[in-house]
Amino acid sequence: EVAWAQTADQAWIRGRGAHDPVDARVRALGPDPLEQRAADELERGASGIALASGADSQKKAQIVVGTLEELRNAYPALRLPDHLVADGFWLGSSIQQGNRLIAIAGSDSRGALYGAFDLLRSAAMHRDLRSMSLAESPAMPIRWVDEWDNADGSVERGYAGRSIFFDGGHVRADLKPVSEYARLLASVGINGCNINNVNNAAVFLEPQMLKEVARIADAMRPWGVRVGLSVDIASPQKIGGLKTYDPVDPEVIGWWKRKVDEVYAAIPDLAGFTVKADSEGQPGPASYGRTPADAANVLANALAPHGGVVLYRAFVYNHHLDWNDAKADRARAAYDIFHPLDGKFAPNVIVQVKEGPIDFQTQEPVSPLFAGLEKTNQAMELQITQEYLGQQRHLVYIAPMWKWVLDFDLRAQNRTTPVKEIIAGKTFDRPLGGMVGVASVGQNGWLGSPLALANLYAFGRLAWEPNLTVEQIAEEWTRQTLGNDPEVVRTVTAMLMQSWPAYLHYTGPLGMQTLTDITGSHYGPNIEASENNGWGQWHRADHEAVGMDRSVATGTGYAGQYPPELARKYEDAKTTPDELLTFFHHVPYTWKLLDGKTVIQYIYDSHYQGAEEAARLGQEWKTLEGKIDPQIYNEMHKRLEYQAGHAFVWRDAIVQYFLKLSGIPDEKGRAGHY
Ligand code: GCW
Repeated sequence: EVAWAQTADQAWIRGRGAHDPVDARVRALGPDPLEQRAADELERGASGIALASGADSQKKAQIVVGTLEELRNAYPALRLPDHLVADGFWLGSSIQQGNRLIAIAGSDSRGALYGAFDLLRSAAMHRDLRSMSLAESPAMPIRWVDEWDNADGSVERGYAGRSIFFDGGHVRADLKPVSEYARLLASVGINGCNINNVNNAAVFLEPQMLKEVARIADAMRPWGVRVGLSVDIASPQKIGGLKTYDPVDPEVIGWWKRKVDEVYAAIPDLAGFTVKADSEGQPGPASYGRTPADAANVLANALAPHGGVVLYRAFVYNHHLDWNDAKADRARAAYDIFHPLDGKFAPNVIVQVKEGPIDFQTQEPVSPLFAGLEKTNQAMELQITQEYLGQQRHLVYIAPMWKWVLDFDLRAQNRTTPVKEIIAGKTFDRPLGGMVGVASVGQNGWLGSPLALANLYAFGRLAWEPNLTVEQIAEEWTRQTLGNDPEVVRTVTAMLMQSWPAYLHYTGPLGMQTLTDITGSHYGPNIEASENNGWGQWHRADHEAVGMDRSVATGTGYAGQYPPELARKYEDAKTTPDELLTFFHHVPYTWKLLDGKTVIQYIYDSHYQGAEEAARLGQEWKTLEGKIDPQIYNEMHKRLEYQAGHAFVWRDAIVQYFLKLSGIPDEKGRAGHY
């Protein structure tokens, strides 16, 4: 397949300089490379910014960018804020000595760069910037993407071709795509990139590899993106030649200390380490009867003097569960393991919690662990790459699902505690926290599909400001990527907003997770693949009923991991919201949902509806022919046609399966006519 885009200009940073020329000059106040980058970016959009700020062709306009400090010195007459939060910025437009002055002040040079991108975004959206004076700061300090790239150049769960970072066991010679990627990340305020797979990580701490990784850090640094590394907890043994990797062993502690010093000698501003341990075959502290806190703290103590952090993943579970055991439950694992450790983690550890208790399914309840860690820093992990969501061959704008999680009120301590405030550190007064998006980008247009980039964009915007609406983000992305034609903006925004509900309708409804091929590709329908194995993504569909009993009274007890108000709600099938019903309860097909339908009729209806919705996406897209970039048009046209067909496959597989299993006919007579 031919790559459709290789530079950031082909993503949402495009279409600059198309306005009629106003004489606008750009000036960076300091020599810092980030400010220089900011000036370069501004240069390309200077005319548009000046126009939107009310400059006219008679007079000169000036755009200046620098730190708050530099601005204050150079323009004492400007009314600047006293203080800016780290990574934050201030934008102002005013008349100075008869000429238009547009000023960008960053808390530091990274903030200045973010301010420049924000201004460009506003201009690209034709906002009126005449009396602009606004300060912005990010909601949370950790705003990272994770890449699951292997040294050989393959990318785990990547659907956009080979790695932009690695090939054949080495860092690639050509790192242009890496700096273009960093530029994209900077444009939405992402400040960290963990570049290698959490599986197969040991080789990355080899001396030669560290030298090579330093080149990646060099490529991303001018964009304010710090590199992070996934590490293997067994490294002291695997590459260090020690007999053990027991985290409390003094030799092991010494090894990590020396290794971390070596890492920082090569990459002085490394952001930190990400760890997957005791999970899906990865070694971990459990081998020695130690806890995740023991393991995390050894790394954290070694990293602390260098300013690095540990992102320790809570994705720890046993994938050899006994399917015949009605009490066994993978969903319980993260809380069971991490909740007892609350307060035991070093200050520079952040526990990284997947948004739901299973694994990036189409819909899951929000992880109860967010409410179960009050004395621990937390980050929410989500997937930008669409592992279970159609692998970029289906259009699924995931932001509405993320937003549902971010806004979700867990009622910890019986008070209002939305997830977005917990991970921002506000709820429990934690110094660190944030969002981590698994992107797994590749050489084919970053995510392999033009519209999938809306997800990367939305991730950055939400990590910066989780109170933005996802419609607004969709509209921003569309305007910047495809232009300001109102019909284009309306159509594409609507398509994006319809896409996740549509996917949900034709795949796994009512909390059944995805119903995909979970033991293999994670793609396409395979209802039985969830059952009869140790992976624990069970739906327990039989002839009479479907769903897993996770109540405290008769089930696995998972519902009891939530704070009291929610625990009560989920305990009872009658008060469990429809969209999560079968996640919490084993209910007969004839069970009446809160929306009035029976479970089985809902399965039929939602799948017919979902397939129609998928077809409609393709039809809506066709109305844009000739109105948008033809390359993007064609790339999406073929994908949407395919998606419409594949939605029929999904629909029929699931409808027929449940028809056979339950023996209950579709009251609308659609199913079964083959
Ligand atoms: O979703 C699952 C994926 C694995 C992944 C794992 C994880 C990196 O299927 O490919 O491994 O989650 O998050 O660790």
